[in-house]
Amino acid sequence: MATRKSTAKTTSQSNTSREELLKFYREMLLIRRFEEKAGQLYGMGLIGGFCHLYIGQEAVVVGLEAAAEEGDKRITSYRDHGHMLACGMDPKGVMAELTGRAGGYSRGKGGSMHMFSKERHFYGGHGIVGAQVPIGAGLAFADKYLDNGRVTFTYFGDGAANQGQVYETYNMAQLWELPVIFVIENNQYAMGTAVKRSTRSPNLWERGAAYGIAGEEVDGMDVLAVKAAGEKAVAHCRAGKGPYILEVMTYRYRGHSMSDPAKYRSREEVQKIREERDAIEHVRELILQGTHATEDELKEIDKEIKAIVNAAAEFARESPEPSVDELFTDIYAEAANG
Ligand SMILES: Cc1ncc(C[n+]2csc(CCOP(=O)(O)OP(=O)(O)O)c2C)c(N)n1
Ligand SMILES: [Mg+2]
Repeated sequence: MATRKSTAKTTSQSNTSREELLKFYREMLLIRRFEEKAGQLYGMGLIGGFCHLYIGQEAVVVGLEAAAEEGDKRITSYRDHGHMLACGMDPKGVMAELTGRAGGYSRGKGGSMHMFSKERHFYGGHGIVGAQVPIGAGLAFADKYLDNGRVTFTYFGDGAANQGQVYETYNMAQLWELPVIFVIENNQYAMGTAVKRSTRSPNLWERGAAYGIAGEEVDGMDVLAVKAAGEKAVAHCRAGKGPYILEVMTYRYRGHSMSDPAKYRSREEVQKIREERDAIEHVRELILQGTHATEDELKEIDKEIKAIVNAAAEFARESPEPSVDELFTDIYAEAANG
C-alpha cells in the first residue's frame, strides 16, 4: 500500500472545514462501532449465516458518499454494512436484519448480504463475487436512458476484479458512456489470497485502459483523498464522459468472514497498519492538530455513537422473528395494473 504523503495531509487539512472533519469522524466511527457490535452479537449466536465486517475500510465509503448527491445510486458485495450506514440507512434496521428479525430491512429474510433500500438508492448486498458489477452498469444505463444526471457507485473487491464479467461490463459501459463509477476496494486480499499471489499486473485500475476508461489509484486510508478522487470521478460521469475507475487502496483488519484461520498474513502486518495508517486516527489527528475540537469533545462524539449502536442492538434483540406468513411474501413482484 502506498504510504501517506505528508503533502496530501497538509492540503487536506487546510481545505477541509471543521464541520466536514467532524462529520467524517462521526460517520467512520459509526461504521466501526457498529461492526464491532455486530461481531459481538455474532459471537453470542444472535447472528446466523454469513457476516463480513468492514472494519479498516471505513474511509472508502465515507469519502465517496461525501462526493455523492441525493439520488445517486450504490451497489456492492457482501461486505456491505458500512455502505448502508454511510448512505443513511437506519442502523436499527440494518442490525435487526443481521439478527434475522422482522424489523430488519428485508424483514429478517435476507440477513447480512441481502439488504436493500429504495429510499436511500442502495441496491444491495450481493453474495456472488462480482455479480453486482453488471447490475451496477444496468442501474447506470437506466439513469442514462432517463437522462436524470444520476451516477451509480459500483463497488467490488480486488478478487472480483479478476472476473470476466467485470471486463464485459467495462466494455459496454464505455461503449454506451454510462454514468458509473467502478470502485475497486483493494483491501489486499481475496479471502486468504493476497493480490500478489493472484495478479501479475499490480495496478488493477489500469486495466480500464484496454477499454478506454480513465481511472486512478487512491489512498483509501485518507478519507479526504477519497472524497477528492470521488468528486473528480463524479464530475467525469455527470459531464457525460462515461465510466471512471477508482482503485482505492485499503485494508481489512478482521478476517474475511467470521470464521477465518488467518494463516495468510501475520498479526504484525495487521498491527502495523492499524497503528500507522488507520483512517479514523488520521482524521482524529487532523481535528486535534487544527484545534477543531478538544479530546473531551471527541469523547462526547464517541459516547453519542456508542449510544446509537447500543440502541440498534437493543432494537434488534427486541424485534420479533418474522411470522411464518412472511415465507410467502416478496417472491413475485406485484403487477402494476392488477
Ligand atoms: C462467484 C463466486 N466465487 C467464489 C465465491 C467465494 N468467495 C466469497 S468472497 C471471495 C473473495 C472475494 O475477494 P474480494 O473481491 O477481494 O473482496 P473482499 O472479500 O476482499 O471484500 C470468494 C472467493 C463467491 N461468493 N462467488
Ligand atoms: Mg479483497
